[in-house]
Amino acid sequence: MSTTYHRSWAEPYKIKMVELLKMTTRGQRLRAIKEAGFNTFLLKSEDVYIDLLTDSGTSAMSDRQWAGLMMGDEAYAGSRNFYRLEKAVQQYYGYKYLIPTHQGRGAENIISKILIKPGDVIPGNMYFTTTRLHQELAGGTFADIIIDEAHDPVSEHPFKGNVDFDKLDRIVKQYGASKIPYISIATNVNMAGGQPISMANLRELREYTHQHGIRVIHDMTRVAENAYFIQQREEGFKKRHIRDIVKEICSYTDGATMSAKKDALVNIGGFLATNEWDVFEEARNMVVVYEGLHTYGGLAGRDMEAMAIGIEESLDDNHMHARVGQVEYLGHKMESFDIPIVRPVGGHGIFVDARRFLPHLTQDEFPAQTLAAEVYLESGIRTMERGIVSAGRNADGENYYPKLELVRFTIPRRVYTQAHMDVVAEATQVVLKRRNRIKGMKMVYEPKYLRFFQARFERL
Ligand code: PM9
Repeated sequence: MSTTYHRSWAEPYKIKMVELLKMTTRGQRLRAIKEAGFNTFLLKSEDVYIDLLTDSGTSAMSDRQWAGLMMGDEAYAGSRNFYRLEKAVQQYYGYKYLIPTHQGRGAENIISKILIKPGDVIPGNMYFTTTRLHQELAGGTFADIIIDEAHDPVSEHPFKGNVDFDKLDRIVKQYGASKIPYISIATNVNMAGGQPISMANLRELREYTHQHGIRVIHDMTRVAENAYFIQQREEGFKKRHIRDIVKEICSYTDGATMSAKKDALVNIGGFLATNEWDVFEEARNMVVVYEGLHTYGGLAGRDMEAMAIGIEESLDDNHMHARVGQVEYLGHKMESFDIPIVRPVGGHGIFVDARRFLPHLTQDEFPAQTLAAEVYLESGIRTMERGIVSAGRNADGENYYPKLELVRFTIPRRVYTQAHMDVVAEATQVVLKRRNRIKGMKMVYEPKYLRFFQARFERL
């Protein structure tokens, strides 16, 4: 009889410096969440114990990155760090031309302004808040072409980020390729729960878009996490390294926007990359209007150095195993407590299904917003609504009613320990036990753009 041994993974780093956390009482938290209009974005960070609001700009940089900050060349033009970043983008992602931006939405603004004309349609594998807004501000309309399974929190489809070619083809036939400046493809689809697109789907998309003469613009904010899932789940990739898989993904696209605050392990930064000289020329000119000169795009030289190092670190197989491993650990713990979560567990966080958690609330009573506020009140843990509030309104002012009504427990990279994950799951379980007594909310202040950031609520 053979014996099989279970081998645990561990973080491929050790801790050199710590940041102390503040513990609060329930009374303090009640005051804080009321003052914040029951919106976790409006809480002061010092009133938060474990901060799972986002993985954006909240990761821990390595000692190599911190050392890189000291190598900042803060010249206005032609900083050494720009050329180092440009080389990293070319080497690891394979794109030819680079425009740095202060963060992802800076790049979205520029590419939308350059490529979209009023009346255009931009098909994409599920909307993202800032991405769709920039498309709309440029006069375009977003069209969802993700497979139906992505909208179903219990579907076990391994690649919920895949494009549904029937949906895409209908749009191409209806509007014609000339009305479609590009297809917007996210690697690891945030709003679906951090779900990947498969390499097979990307290859098919490349073939289809070549036939129809349509560009693919890649939102590569979490491309390394997507590559990890391809490595783990897709036939033929087990022995391929994350860095090779990432490069192949990028090779099927014509350009990219990147929020480097996620995968690339920096606290600020992003870029636009393209393989097209004409697009680059226009972007290089436009960036000076909105961000800064084309060799810094709103960043300090030191930020670009940290990003170049972070890109390299993000593509390490052991790093990615530990990163997604920690998310999976929290997911399994929550499932063992019967907390309803989006399946399969995604790359950057656990998405709790607020519809099943609070089945007595209608979507107009903001179940996910309510649950995020309750989790904070219970424990000081900060999460984020990803449901009807995030979805916003269409051009006619009507609310979008997304099928997914989720609370995102987002895990910053290299920041928290498994013990923190235990505390998070246990606190959520306590909220689950008293869920029948939880009432919904009404919105009492709604800003015009990206309302989820600044909206205010009151309890019903
Ligand atoms: N994502 C997030 O927390 C931060 C802002 S929204 C709360 O998930 C994708 C897929 C993102 C993203 C930001 C951006 C915009 C583009 N695409 O925040 O401008 O997840 O750097 O990037 C956030 P910036």
